[in-house]
Amino acid sequence: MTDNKKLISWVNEIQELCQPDNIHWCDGSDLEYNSMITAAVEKGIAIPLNPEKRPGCYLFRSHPSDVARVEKRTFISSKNKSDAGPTNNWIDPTELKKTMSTLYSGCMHGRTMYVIPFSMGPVGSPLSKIGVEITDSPYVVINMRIMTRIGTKVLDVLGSEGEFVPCLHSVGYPLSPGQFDPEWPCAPMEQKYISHFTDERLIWSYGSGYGGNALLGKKCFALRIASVQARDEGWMAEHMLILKITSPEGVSKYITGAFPSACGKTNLAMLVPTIPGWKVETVGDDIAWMRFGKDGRLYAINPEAGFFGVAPGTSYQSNPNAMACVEKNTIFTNVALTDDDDVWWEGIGYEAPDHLIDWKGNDWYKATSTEPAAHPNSRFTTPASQCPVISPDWIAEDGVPISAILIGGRRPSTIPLVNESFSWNHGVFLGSIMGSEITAATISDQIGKVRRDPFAMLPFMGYHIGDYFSHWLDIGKKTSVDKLPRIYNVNWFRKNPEGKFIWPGYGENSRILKWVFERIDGKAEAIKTPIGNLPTVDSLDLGGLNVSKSEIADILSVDKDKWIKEAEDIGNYYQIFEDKLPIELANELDSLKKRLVE
Ligand code: GTP
Ligand code: SPV
Ligand code: MN
Repeated sequence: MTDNKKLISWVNEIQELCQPDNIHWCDGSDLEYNSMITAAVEKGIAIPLNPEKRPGCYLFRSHPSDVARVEKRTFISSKNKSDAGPTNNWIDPTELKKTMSTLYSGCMHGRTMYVIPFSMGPVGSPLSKIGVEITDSPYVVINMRIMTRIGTKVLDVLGSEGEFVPCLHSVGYPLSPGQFDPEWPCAPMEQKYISHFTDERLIWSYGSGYGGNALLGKKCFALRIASVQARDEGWMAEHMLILKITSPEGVSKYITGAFPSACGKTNLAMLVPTIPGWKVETVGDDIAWMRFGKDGRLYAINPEAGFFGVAPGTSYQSNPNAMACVEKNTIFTNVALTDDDDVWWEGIGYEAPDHLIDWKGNDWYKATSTEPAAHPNSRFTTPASQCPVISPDWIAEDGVPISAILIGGRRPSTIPLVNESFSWNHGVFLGSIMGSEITAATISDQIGKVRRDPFAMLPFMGYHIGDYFSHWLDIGKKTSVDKLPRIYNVNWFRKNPEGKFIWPGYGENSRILKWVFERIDGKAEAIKTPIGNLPTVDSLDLGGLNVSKSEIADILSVDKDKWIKEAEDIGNYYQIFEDKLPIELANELDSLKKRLVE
């Protein structure tokens, strides 16, 4: 299989520790995938969907306690506590390894241990990185095959001396002989650990089988570990979509967007513009790795190969391209099942049938059921190559040159529809103060509350938040101003007094993309306000839009009193940075305060 000594000895070590019944090295073939699916169906953990309606599609249901990332049980275990910073949970690595080794000891009894070599980014591409995930979850293998590039071809590139990030995962449910194996084995909350030994670039995950807790190439590697590598090596690993936008004149630009979990990245990445003549294509929907090219511009690659997208709210109206992706070869998790073996979820765009099986596997009746039929964080796992608007550049070896970075979250008030930063540092300031309502993408009793989520990286930063901002500021010094992407704060989620979204969002967001595009070319107008450059109502293309001018004016207004309060709140928030608050950010806050009272 491989002659990589480091890999062989690590696999041996884990085999001894976890004591699986069997070992399976994943080759990544269709045969392997199909036989794993067949086995999952036979065991009753995968439900085949209607082959006429959804060929190659399967439904999995998780344990009701294991439905999203668990931030409270996610750890950055650097040698020095100060390296993890105030926003991360920290445990001393020696202590954490001791605790987790006890849990891992014999944890794969009665199970097969899968070894999954995977590449983040196209196999063999200069910007790609290799990981190897060891897991006892067939669900993880099946999903990793869609989300990353896996198998023998990765081992070939790794060679005998190649470097990889070891990613150990167990569902944390050993089986004694004859013991019943539940549909979705997992460990209780207090035994779950999603751990990152950042100094040695090592991931240990225990006790959860869901999404980012278990598909370790994604948040654990491509964001938390990669953010540390990026800091050390002068690049960026960000929680961003990447899109290509083409004007009616045929001019293309690439834009990234940092939005917190379940705040619209997948939707923006594949939107269908409502303005005539404009085209949007997808490069990535969740993670961007960005580096400087020889020309001094920032280039982004999408390290993933699939989309792990939020199902609820996805419809042929809101996101037809995602709906087309999930017509075949897709894994659904925690959505509802119809009587004819199709899927259904809240916001799919048509009424629920009278009867469904809900995400917990129970009968659900439209007439009487009060709970959602699909879990709010139910997801689809689907190959990016199936996206009808996937850009041919999505696998470009050197990435795509970025002209603008959008940032934003769910803010019911205060933050306008779009706001252009005055400079790179001002844009980094806007990123540092980003806030958003907490969504169902994490297990929390605070869902719906606004929290600061700088650059949408709060749960994904592998090191100290202050150093993270110094890194952003340093990036801005590495090239000339005209080559840096411009930074725009957007907010699709302003609400009216009745609690309804004012802005229709989805495809209508193309109007904002157009304004950004034209600003970069120096063609669209803006007014300077204390918080940034905002569009004049006339500079936005609002033709055919069903929103009143007064509502538009409202979401483009800057309420100074609210902003004075916001600035105070930012000042309080900045205290958590302690002595690591970059002076540039403190200065930006001072300047904002001054502009607000001018
Ligand atoms: P993660 O995969 O968790 O990182 O989420 P994401 O940022 O990719 O979010 P996604 O695009 O999946 O959207 C999450 C939810 O927000 C879905 O229910 C969408 O329907 C909804 N949503 C997305 N874009 C918009 C928008 O422009 N306006 C409104 N009102 N809702 C949106
Ligand atoms: C997110 O929460 O930002 C996701 C889903 O993209 S997960 O892979 O579970 O992290
Ligand atoms: Mn995400």
